Amino acid sequence: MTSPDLGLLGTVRSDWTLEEARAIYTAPFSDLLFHAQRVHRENFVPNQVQVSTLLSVKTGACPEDCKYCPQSVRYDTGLDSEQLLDVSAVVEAAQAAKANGATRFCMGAAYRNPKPHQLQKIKVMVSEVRALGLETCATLGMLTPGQATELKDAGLDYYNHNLDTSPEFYGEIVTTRTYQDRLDTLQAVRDAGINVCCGGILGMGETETDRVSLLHTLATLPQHPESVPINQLVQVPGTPLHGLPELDPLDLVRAIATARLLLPKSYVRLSAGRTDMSDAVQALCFLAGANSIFYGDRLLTTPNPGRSHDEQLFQRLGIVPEQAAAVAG
Ligand code: SAM
Ligand code: DTB
Ligand code: SF4
Repeated sequence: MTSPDLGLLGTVRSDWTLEEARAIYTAPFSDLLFHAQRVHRENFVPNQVQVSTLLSVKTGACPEDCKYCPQSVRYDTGLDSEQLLDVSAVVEAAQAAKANGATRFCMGAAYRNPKPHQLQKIKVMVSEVRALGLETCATLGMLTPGQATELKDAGLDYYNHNLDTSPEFYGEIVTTRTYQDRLDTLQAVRDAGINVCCGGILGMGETETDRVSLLHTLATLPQHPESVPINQLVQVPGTPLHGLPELDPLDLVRAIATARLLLPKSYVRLSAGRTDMSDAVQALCFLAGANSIFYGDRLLTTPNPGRSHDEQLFQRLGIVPEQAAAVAG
């Protein structure tokens, strides 16, 4: 498809070619946004955005070498490490998130992979957070199929595990694990019956082809992730990627619109990096089909716009937070 008929797009497919994905990404900007918004409206309630809140339940001292990450033990970012939090502290944060309108609570841990005793405690966190009536999400690094099943049994609704970039560029960003390791965990999560949250980061020095290839990889997984976080790199001093040229905001919007067209029924989350985006760019991202954000003052270790700013932004744009779906007991 060299000159795509964007008007034909809108069905859920897993057989996209790389050339089709590229043709969508590079289409004239207004055509791309028009059709992304059309497909968005065919699949979702317009002007409604899902709201999740993040909590770092174990911070820093991670053995992995992800070049973007302030939590890697290999880079001096001045971050204070913290052991796995007490269950009561996590439940308190989840209660506050719920009171502020979040419907999903995501617990993040700076692990390569969780050890059995750590998983035991995290399972208690998951079941107690779920008992509050919140959807639960965790991101803990690599999982075995058995660990994924344990988390499912504890009540985990979503597992976040990002592919981060294209298979071709991955080795430039992470050397302590492979792309296939990531795919294996995603399969374990899927097989356990947990919803998959999987996306990537833009602004790491990747080419346009890498961006298209990441989106193509996500859209050709055997089953589309239910949730696709698109992060803009948060540049943290001390990490190897600090000081890179800033991402062109229009490329971010293109990536979101392409995700909306390639993965029509998936939630697309405008994820990290919003403190560096103008309100106008965020508005374009919502127009392009983004329909989820992280709400609250902090992501895991870096700042997020904060509640009052986002409330004002939603009001100015006529966006309402999506109401909680019933979480079965
Ligand atoms: N350690 C686990 C892992 O890597 O899967 C879970 C936590 S890790 C912090 C979760 C995700 O955060 C990463 O996959 C990456 O996509 C995102 N992330 C980390 N640092 C980031 C940064 N500086 N900017 C944007 N996204 C970032
Ligand atoms: C995702 O895709 N983005 C979130 C969440 N999943 C875990 C994490 C963003 C982290 C940004 C850097 C930080 O705050 O440490
Ligand atoms: Fe560790 Fe995850 Fe950060 Fe990589 S992204 S260094 S695995 S916390």
